[in-house]
Amino acid sequence: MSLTKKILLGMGLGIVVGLILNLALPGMYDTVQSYILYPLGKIFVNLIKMLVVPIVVVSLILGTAGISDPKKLGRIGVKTISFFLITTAIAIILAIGMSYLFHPGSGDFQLDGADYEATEAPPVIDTLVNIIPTNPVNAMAQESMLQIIVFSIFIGYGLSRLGEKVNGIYRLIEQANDVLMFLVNVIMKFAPFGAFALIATAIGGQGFDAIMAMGKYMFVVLFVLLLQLVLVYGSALSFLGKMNPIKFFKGFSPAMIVAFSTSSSSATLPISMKSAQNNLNVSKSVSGFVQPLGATINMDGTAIMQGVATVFIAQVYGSNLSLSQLLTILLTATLASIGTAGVPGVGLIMLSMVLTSVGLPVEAIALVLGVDRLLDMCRTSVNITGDAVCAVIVDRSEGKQEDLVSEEKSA
Ligand code: DAS
Repeated sequence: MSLTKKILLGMGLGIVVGLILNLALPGMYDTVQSYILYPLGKIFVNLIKMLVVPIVVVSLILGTAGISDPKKLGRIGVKTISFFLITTAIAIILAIGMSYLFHPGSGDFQLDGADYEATEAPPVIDTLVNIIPTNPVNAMAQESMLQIIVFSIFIGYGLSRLGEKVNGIYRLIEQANDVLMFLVNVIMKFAPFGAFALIATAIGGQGFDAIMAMGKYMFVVLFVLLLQLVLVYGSALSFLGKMNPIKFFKGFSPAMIVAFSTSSSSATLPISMKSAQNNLNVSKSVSGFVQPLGATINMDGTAIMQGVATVFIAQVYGSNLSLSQLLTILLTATLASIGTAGVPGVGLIMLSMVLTSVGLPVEAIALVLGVDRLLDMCRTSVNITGDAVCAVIVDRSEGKQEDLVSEEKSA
């Protein structure tokens, strides 16, 4: 049975057990929760939290090192990075905006705000100034995510500028990343048990209201993913890519289906590139630069989930996010999508980083965990689509597309 099916099974069992405890055996809830559900759920959350800081450090160092070498970057690279950052920022703004419009977390399902004390967010200026860490080790120990991100970006920049001289460190960090990605896969094997325990806890304690809140959360994420595909990518293709969006989606649908079924941008990369080159006439050189880079650092779908989930969780806890906290979400979700590797479930781990950056409890991912696998399938399709749209636009802007096609055909 695939991991997706196992997580869905865990989620289903969690709902059934939660409803039984809530409706038929309320007297047993505390005992079952304390001795079975709490340990299972806490172990899963701790496993996720254990990897957050190392994954953020390693993936952002590698991500930054990969794009900050001006020589390697060149004109195509500047266009690509600009497109990635602009579409990711639009995605998060849409996510936050729709979350305030639909208020998924403001229903009957509310948690006691006393469960956590939101750190009183300092004014915006302080937030920006204080993201430079005075002590990177302390920043990691304190889980000061913005400071950890900034430190990682500096290290990545140094690695890229020193090149061969520090190749050993670069290789070491690459190998550390391989180990961490392996561990993500190992931890995701525990996800069915985590989903079961965390969902059963939420529903056992709150009943149908919890299911309703998760349903509203899912609706908002799926709605914003659709907006990103139709509005943002559709208009970018029409006006910048000079391509009919319907032609694009028809040509790129094989890759989107593979992304949906694998929940992995990396695994889908060969199909993504083949679809872009064969069906959308993107030149091999542009496709070979933009799509692998995008599969690593451009994840609009993931950024959308992180934007909606953070606002949803704040609403469930009755916490009004201040402007500087919203800006922090925009910054950390953008950087989280850069740091998110293209493997299943890692967007959820990076969500912990966004939650921590605005003082929300990481345990709250319990509220979105059960439906995350389904959303992962959808957002991964959006992730790779954003990369392909960028490849089409950059290719057209280079104006070589026709020549390259004629060259390739004549070759
Ligand atoms: N599944 C990841 C991907 O491959 C994204 C995520 O986990 O959010 O794009």
